[in-house]
Amino acid sequence: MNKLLLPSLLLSIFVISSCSSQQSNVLNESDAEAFLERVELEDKTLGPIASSAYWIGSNFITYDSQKVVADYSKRFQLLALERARQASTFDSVEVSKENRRKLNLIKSSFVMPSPLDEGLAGELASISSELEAMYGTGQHCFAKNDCYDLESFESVIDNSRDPEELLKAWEGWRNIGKPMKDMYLRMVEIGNQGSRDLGYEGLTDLWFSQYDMDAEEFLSETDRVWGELKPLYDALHCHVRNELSEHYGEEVVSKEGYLPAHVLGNMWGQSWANIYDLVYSSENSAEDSFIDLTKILEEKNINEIEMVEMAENFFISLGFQPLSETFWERSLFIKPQDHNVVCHASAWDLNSDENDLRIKMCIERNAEDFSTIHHELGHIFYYQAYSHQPDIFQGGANDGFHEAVGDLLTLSITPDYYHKIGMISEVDAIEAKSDPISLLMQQALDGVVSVPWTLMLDKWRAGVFSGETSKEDLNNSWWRLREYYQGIGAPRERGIDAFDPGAKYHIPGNTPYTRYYIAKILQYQFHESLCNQIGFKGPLHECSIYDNDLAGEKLRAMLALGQSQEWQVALEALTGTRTLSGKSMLNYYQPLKDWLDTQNANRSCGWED
Ligand code: X8Z
Ligand code: ZN
Repeated sequence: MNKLLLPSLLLSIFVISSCSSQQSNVLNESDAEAFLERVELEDKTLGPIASSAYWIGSNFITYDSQKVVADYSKRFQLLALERARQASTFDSVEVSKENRRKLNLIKSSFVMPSPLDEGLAGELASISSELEAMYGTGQHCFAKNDCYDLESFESVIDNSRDPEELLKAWEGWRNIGKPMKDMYLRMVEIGNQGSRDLGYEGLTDLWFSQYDMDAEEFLSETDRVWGELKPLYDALHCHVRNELSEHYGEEVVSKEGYLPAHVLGNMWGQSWANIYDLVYSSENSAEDSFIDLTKILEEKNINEIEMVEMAENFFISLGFQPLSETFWERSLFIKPQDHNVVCHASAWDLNSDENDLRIKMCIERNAEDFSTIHHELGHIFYYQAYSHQPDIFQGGANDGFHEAVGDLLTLSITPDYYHKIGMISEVDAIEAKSDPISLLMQQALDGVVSVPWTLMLDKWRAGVFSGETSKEDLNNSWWRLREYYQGIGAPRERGIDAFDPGAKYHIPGNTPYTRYYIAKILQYQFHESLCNQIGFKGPLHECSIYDNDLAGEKLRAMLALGQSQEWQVALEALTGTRTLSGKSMLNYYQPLKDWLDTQNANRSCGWED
């Protein structure tokens, strides 16, 4: 939740009236400064109240809370549009670089803009809140009293090895997408109109113009990096397909075609970490060297709050300030039993002046959620690091940076780190380190697997936004892209009414997804560079920045910039380079890539596009 998206009601009206009372039409830099000051004040005054309304809407999904959320969204949308209109009146005024950046941010910080029209803004706000609520309350009943929500479907997908049961759960959850289709298309229609009114070609142009370069140039940058990483993904895909085929048989997983989406240990096939045991077994040790964190959490009886404290301690070891008391009091850590919440994990900056920062997450005591907690705290410590910046600059260098902070730390969760914090014995740490392929495989099943997924998702949206994808082709185009980029296919033909994208939070939730792609790339660039700077010698997967003052200092310095500078400046401050590159990820996984190439030597790899 970014406070920039929440301009306030009263002061925007003040802005409008004060501008219209101007006697002269010639604007100058001090007018721009006065405008920016009012916007700043406006954010401080009513932003926190709006955030509270959204917080309630996501923590208590009811008819009334959604009405309040839709009403706030409508009013703030209109006010943000009015602000953007006013900011553009300074287009030809000579202003400082800093003020120009602020004005540009006011003009472009939209995800789903409506036209400046009360009716359309209201319609868009209602659709958006309804879609999010449909996802948050989504469940499917196979019969009376045989109902599943996402978490119960996920517990099947994450753990079962019965293909029939997996298929039932996989198809079951996707029923929640079907009723979203028409609403989604109407939302896109309004959003495109709003984007054009703001001077963009449409939603895709708006979304990809937010990276300090032309949209087209940025898109080609993302493709360039994919070109670097594809051989690594292909090698992993080939090996996993072979092992799954050995386990399930050719009828379930063919050795030639796409990987069927239901047997990958994750509802969306976006991380395959849960099928690690099916794809790798240690060759050089009798005891499996795998660190089973889920089992350790259980054995040590570590609860949800303690998991968050462990992640907080990692940040504290880097010199960050401990989390505030209100974080602990006001966050949601455990899924409530008596009301509906949006369980998808998120971090909130409700009022950074008062350090009112929170996470909302239905934590389960497993390895995946331990990682997600680090991810969420990454957002929180970023908010904290840039809280001294003017409100307009309180954001990530770009949205990918925001997603990368916590993920960076997860690369430092090494066997030695586990030993240092008392989770495993020294003997177990030595045992785990003795098999680097095991460690790298665990990381790759998450990190490498997510690369084409995080790239394809917005490619699907781009097709829908531009109208190239017809209504009839919405679901098929989703699967064509999944096949093309990920080599993953639907386990069975999808029905004519299916709308599978709707079963992934970020589609009804309208969260741009390329940010996670950028984060995946940056995470390894940050890691490699920090490890070099702290003088680490050895394989990158053994490097941990835990408790390292220099690494902490470098990281905090970059985060403190917020979005006051172009993202390339922030990247350069930490790594010395200004460009995205897949090289760091390739370096990290080089030993695994060599191993995979040997395994795959006599296999037929790839899939037909
Ligand atoms: O949505 C998230 C975070 C919240 S920003 C939990 N992630 C993406 C996802 O779950 O699909 C993190 C990884 C990718
Ligand atoms: Zn995130």
